Amino acid sequence: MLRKAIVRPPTANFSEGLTTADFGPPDYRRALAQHEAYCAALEQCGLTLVRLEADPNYPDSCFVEDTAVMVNRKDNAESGRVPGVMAMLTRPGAPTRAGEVESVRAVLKQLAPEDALHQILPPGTLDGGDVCEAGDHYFIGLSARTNESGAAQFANFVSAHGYTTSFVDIRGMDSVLHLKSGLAYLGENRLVVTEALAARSQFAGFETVRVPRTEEYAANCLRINDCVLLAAGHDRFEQMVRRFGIRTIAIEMSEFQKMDGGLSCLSLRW
Ligand code: CIR
Repeated sequence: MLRKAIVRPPTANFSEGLTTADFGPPDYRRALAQHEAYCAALEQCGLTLVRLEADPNYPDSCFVEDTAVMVNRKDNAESGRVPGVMAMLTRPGAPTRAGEVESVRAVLKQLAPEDALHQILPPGTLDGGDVCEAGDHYFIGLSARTNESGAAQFANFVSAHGYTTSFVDIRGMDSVLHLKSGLAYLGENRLVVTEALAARSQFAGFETVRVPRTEEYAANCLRINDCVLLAAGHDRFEQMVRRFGIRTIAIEMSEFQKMDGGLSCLSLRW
């Protein structure tokens, strides 16, 4: 059960962020409205939001997911620890985004005990968008942003807490900035994958739900409790999700798509 999420609205200079997309500059006002609808959808799914202030020093900072990965602590009777959540603060692979982590660390410090906060160390880099949790397993993308050291540090961390891991190398794949641009966990052992990723051996053991080729952007969807948030305008994929008996909420994402961002990037959930 997810209960909380950190979100941060786009800044007026959002268009100065990083992008490889060729859809033109985002419209700030529209981005703000889309972000507000996104926040409302998270609340509708039962989450309480921790809202950070927009930070013009970091035009990509609305994509808070990349700055930390929340990991559920499993109940472990031997250690006597209660279940709770830990955070792995990242070292984002893009130098212009490195400083985004500090304000997220500051807010997590207030929400979690000090010993629950961990940090990817140099020479490792890791973006949260490259980490896909699937029940007791973590898929970790090796990408232009996440290097082998960062991926190994994260894998070691979660392995020590009872999770299994596998690496998925997406380096050189044009259309996939982060692993979760092409992969999502729907729950009930189901993975949403793009055609380009579907055949990877790491996904054996899961039921794969292939996103129609014309709707690839929808692969970055988000299961929140009993609901799946997905990008509006991907009707075939939305029907596929509904056939599993899962409620869907479609959200306009055009302005974030222009900046290579998807639904998952806009929040940090636990
Ligand atoms: C970037 O290039 O870092 C941002 N413009 C987009 C980040 C998207 N984040 C994500 O997929 N987790």
